[in-house]
Amino acid sequence: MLTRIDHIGIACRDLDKTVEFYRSTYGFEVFHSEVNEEQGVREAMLKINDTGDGGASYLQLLEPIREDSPVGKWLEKNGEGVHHIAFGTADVDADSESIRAKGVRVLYEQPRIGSMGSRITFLHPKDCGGVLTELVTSAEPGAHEDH
Ligand code: MC0
Repeated sequence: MLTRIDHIGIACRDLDKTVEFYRSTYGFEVFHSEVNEEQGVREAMLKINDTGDGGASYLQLLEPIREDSPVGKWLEKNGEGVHHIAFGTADVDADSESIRAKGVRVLYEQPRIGSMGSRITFLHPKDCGGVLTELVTSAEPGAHEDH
C-alpha cells in the first residue's frame, strides 16, 4: 500500500547552487547527500516532514554526473524542473507486482538501491500520464545514519 509522498525529485544543473536557493528561500537544510553511480546522479535530500508511518517526505535535488544518464537526458530536453514523484510503501516488491499486473510498465525486474539505502523502482512515465513515478521502501530506521 502506498502511504505517503516520499519525495519529489527535482533536476538541476548545479546542485550546490540549488541547495542554496532552497536554504535561503525556504530555510530547508540538507538532511543527507550522496552520489548514486548506478543512477548517474549527485543528490541532496531536504527533509520536509516526518510522517505517521515512520517514514518522511523530502525534496530530492538531482544533478547528473553523466550526460547520458536519465536526469542528464531529461535536463537536455526539458531544462531544470520537477523530474519525478515518489510514493512511499512498506513493501515495494508487493506494490510493484500489483501495479505491473494492472498493465503499467515497472522498469526494474527487482528493486534497486536508492537514496539512504532505500529500495526503489520506477514506473514508465508513458503509462502514468507523463509522470515518471517511483516507489520507495525506506531502509530500516537506524540502517543509515550518516546525516
Ligand atoms: C523521460 N521521459 C519522461 C521522463 N524521462 N517523461 C516524464 N518525466 C520524466 N522524468 C519521456 C521522454 O520525454 C520520452 O518521451 C520518453 O520518456 C523516453 O525517454 P528517453 O529519455 O528518450 O529515453 P529512455 O527510454 O532511455 O528513458 C526514459 C526512462 C528513463 C523513463 C526509461 O529515464 C529511466 O529509466 N528513468 C528511471 C531512472 C531515473 O530516472 N533515475 C534518475 C533518478 P517522448 O515523447 O519524447 O518519446 S535517481 C533517483 O531518483 C534515486 C537516486 C532515488 O530516488 O533514490
